[in-house]
Amino acid sequence: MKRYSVFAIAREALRWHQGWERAWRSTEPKASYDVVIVGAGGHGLATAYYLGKNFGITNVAVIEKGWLGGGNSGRNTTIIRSNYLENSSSAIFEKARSLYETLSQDLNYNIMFSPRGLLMLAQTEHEVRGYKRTVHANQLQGIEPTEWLDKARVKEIVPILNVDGPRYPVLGAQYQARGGTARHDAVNWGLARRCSDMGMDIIQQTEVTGIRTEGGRVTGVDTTRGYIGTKKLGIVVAGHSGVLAGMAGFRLPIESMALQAWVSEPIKPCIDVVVMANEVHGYISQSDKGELVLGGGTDSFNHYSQRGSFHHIEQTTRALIEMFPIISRLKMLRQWGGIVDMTGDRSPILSKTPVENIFINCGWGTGGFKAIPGSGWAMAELMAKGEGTLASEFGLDRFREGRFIDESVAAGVAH
Ligand code: FAD
Ligand code: PYC
Repeated sequence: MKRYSVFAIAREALRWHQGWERAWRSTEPKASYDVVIVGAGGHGLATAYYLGKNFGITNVAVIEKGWLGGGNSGRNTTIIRSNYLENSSSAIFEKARSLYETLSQDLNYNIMFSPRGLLMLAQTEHEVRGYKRTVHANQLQGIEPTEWLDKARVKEIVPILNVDGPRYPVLGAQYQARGGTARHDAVNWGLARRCSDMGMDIIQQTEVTGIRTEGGRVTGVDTTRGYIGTKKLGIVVAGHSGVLAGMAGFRLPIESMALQAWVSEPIKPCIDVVVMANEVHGYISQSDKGELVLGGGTDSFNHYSQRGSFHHIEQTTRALIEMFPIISRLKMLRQWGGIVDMTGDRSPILSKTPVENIFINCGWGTGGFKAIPGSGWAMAELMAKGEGTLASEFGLDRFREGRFIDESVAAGVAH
């Protein structure tokens, strides 16, 4: 691994920042690779990273139609937690959360992991039952603990929260003390730098426009920069998964819709945990710059525009103002959206496909940032060995067999 030290910062300051190396190489595509990954979001990059790190497979290209991290992996609200209900889900999300704990050291890149604590507020009896059930399940699963907090304890932890609002009273919360956030761009950039260090090619501004097969097996992809051959193909394109699957001749049980977020002007520290209020499809945390990061629910119709509807901003902000009156005095600075890939059971797909040696990783919907290292770990194993321990329950077969992994409570904003 290349060494990048704090002394480099001092050295570059002394020479007027003339010597910084590119974090990842910019390169022309080769004629062929052992593995091509489509999509340089967090999941595509993590897949490439763990293919190299865990299996020594480095003749890999990651092909990205825009800029790396320009999809959902650079557009999310960075919440990390592993408080899922089913064993297969909590296993992969906890694997991811635990990898996040040491990802800065592993990548030698500060991803600003901040395990500041995560609350999911219960605002209806239905949510109380759902979250208590998840707390019990998490205890049996032996993951990083989650616990049930009563209303008074919630108020102690989040003093700016109005727990007695007329429309949205708080009844309690599910709490994971080592849930939190990380800096999304840094996760993408750190993974990209390590992939590049391992000799992998990250090819940006290059769209995959077709997938070629011969005898039911993948041979390569057509791109806006020509044909690239490959022995194995990983499709990791979130909201565009259906488009890529169509190129390979199969269909997916995925819907694409916009999810949006917005941030306020920076203010002094006022909330030192992450709070999700899934009943109102809202959530809030404070960035290191002091901005309040707010998010809403998914649009209720399918589309591919990275914006989100205005009425969602209005509804969510109205509810959050009742719960966090401090927000009413703030100016909002910017708003954006991303195209999320939603399955009916709100669980991801990590799977072989009807085409030999094409693998797909999608369906993380509104909740895949927290999964990036675990998903990459699992997908790399699946692609390298043709089967995977963490991935085994998340195959496409489950939709045919009716073996759903219902995570509608844990998915939170996407319930
Ligand atoms: P992406 O990051 O979207 O990457 C896919 C890439 O594929 C894109 O860069 C795209 O340009 C590329 N691509 C598409 N088609 C092609 C093609 N034909 N050729 C080449 N490249 C192509 N998750 C959490 O866990 N916590 C959160 O707090 C959270 N908040 C969110 C808030 C918002 C507003 C949004 C939109 C999402 C949020 N998520 C959250 C979800 C999370 O961001 C995603 O699940 C995750 O980032 C998906 O990563 P990915 O790598 O699969 O997809
Ligand atoms: O999955 O934790 C999550 C999440 C929070 C906001 C959007 N997604």
